[in-house]
Amino acid sequence: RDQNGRAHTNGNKDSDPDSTDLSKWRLKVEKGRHVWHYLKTDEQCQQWPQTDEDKFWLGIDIGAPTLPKPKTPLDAAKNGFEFYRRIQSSDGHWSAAYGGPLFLMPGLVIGMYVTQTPIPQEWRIEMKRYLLNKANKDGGWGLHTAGPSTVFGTACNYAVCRLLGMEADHPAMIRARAKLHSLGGATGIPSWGKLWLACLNVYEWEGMNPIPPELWTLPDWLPIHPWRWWIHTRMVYIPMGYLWGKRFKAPMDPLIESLREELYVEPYESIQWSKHRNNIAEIDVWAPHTRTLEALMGVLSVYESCGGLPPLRRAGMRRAYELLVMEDENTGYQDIGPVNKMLNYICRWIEEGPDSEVMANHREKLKDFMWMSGEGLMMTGTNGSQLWDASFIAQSMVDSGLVEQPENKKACESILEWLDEHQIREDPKHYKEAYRFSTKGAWPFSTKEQGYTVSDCTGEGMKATIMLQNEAGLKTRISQRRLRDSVDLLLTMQNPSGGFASYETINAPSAIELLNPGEVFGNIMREYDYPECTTSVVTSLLMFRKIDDYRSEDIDKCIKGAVKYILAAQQPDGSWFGSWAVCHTYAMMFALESLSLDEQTYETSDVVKKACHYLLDRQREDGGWGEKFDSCVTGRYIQADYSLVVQTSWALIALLHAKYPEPEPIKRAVKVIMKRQKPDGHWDDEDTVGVFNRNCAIDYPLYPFSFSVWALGKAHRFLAAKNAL
Ligand code: LAN
Repeated sequence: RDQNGRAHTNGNKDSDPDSTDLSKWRLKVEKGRHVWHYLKTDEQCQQWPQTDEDKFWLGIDIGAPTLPKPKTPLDAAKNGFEFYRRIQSSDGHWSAAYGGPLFLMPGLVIGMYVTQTPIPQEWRIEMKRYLLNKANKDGGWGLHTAGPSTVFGTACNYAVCRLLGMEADHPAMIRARAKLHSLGGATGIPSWGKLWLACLNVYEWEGMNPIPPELWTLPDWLPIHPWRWWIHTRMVYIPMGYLWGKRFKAPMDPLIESLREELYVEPYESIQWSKHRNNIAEIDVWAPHTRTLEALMGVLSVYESCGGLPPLRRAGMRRAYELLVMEDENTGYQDIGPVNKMLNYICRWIEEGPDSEVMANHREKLKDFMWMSGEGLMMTGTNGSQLWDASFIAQSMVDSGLVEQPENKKACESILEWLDEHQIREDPKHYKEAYRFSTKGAWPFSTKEQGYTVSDCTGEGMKATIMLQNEAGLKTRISQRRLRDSVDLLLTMQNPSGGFASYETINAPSAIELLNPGEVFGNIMREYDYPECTTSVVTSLLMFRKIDDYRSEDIDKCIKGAVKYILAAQQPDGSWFGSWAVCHTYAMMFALESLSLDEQTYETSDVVKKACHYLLDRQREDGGWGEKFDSCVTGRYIQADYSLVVQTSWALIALLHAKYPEPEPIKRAVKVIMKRQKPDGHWDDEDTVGVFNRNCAIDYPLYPFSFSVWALGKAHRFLAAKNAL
């Protein structure tokens, strides 16, 4: 697995062993919530035996039997489900590792350290092992596991290893330090890294651009008011503003003192901090500061150096704190994602103290972000991808007809139970006052408790429901009334362009991107229209329209608008650009599905024809497709070194949506997917195919399952109809 030449040697000098006993880990799933437990005694292990699901994710062979060699695509899909049924979670969905980003664990470990939260020994051991496994050959870490070493990744994860107990003269630490120093040391760390290091007291707040919480006291109608920003960005800058106002830092201790020496190429005391506010190492930058941003920061820095306006600062901090309290309460202390989770964690600790009930809740929900794997313990991109994966699996089961097989019925019924349990049925507890979008009728990306509407998750959840209940005829669990709630919600999410964004409508002007202070991420300041989200929404509305005539005129109008947007978003070369997975291949699957709703297919539409040829031109010699992660960063299709099962499935589904008439390319693609299937029915997770904010890779280890089964099922139908099986 180690094509990147990653270091696997540990040779730790501290007192911890190099790894825990993998046979003692158990995943407990309750109401979609994932918690990994480490059992201490053999007796406990006997009472709570390891399941196939546990073993699979720990990288232990589950000993699934060899299945009869598939003769047709449908046989292969059947074999696929035969395997994956074994690792379905007890509550009906599929749990999965949602790793990839390497800038999350620093928040966790620094957050726990500065709040003196004890870190369980098994976490400590396995987090170290994970980081050693994910270090690049040069000793550093990237922004994500597929990226080159950066200052952000290296400085933060170096500090993490040290906080977890690794000695400075450990060989991996020596290598990492050398890499960091060769990149200029931690003064050039991007702003989010500056903030984490400042909290840890190994970077000075003076070396940061201001994050005035006063922004929250501006009038709501202002086009730059933070309520209009992309939800993830504003949720991160709320606690950041509070911590900035406090200039919070951990008390000095010998380890911090030592880190101050290790992280920099010059003596800590001699660093002129204010010069480093805009100093970001070149390798880290994706979105350079604009002149507008730096000018604004210059003005704000003068405001800060004059002492600001204390009453306004106090009001801003009060407001920021109120908002983050509401976020905690709206999400059961999960928060929207792991970054604001840990920032809120520190803020709440400052205000409420370690013994408060609030902190007990916060500590409990740390566990939801920890995922144990064969390579160690990681912090995940969200508290899971539960709904997202379950809805694709459900649809692949129905579309391929596998749902009809008696041995699969129970598994499909429990997916439906899960969908029932996790549809959100109310608006958030703190709603308008917390600037939240409506949630009634939504499905979230992960769990109901996390509780955020996502446009396409609602769409996919609804499609999965209708397919299971109405098409496959499973017992109805989700009433028509509840589906109408989803429709009502989705219809409010369309933008004037006709497209759909991710969590909300677009609420800020595009110029706001000029103020992106995040450096390492692109397109984070506001919502954007996405072909992927748009398609999920309109396909779900259309499916709904077939079973109910509720608001059918509104739905028709919405679909028309969406198709208009999809056509406008096509690039001159015939492709669509994908934002949430790699890359053109992914977006084209969605865009061509949208157009097929409008009866625009290969035979009837030049636009679709052009798109099909774009894909066919990129089909590889072996019949598959493989697009590199770098396509997302550069915006151009870049061929990977080999074809990937997941992207081959996407391209295949895209061509089938477009009703591409020739069986030949379809057959060649099917062959790739079948050839890569293991004798027990599963497919390896070959590479990271998820992405966000243009620059960060994220894993979807169940995609090789859901999309392969889906593509094979669809291709089977097509080839059978053409007599070309
Ligand atoms: C996700 C994952 C899922 C993704 C899709 C549903 C696939 C997409 O179609 C809509 C956007 C969404 C929900 C999405 C948004 C950004 C997320 C939450 C992530 C990529 C997973 C991790 C990422 C989050 C922002 C990570 C934390 C980083 C920050 C920049 C705050």
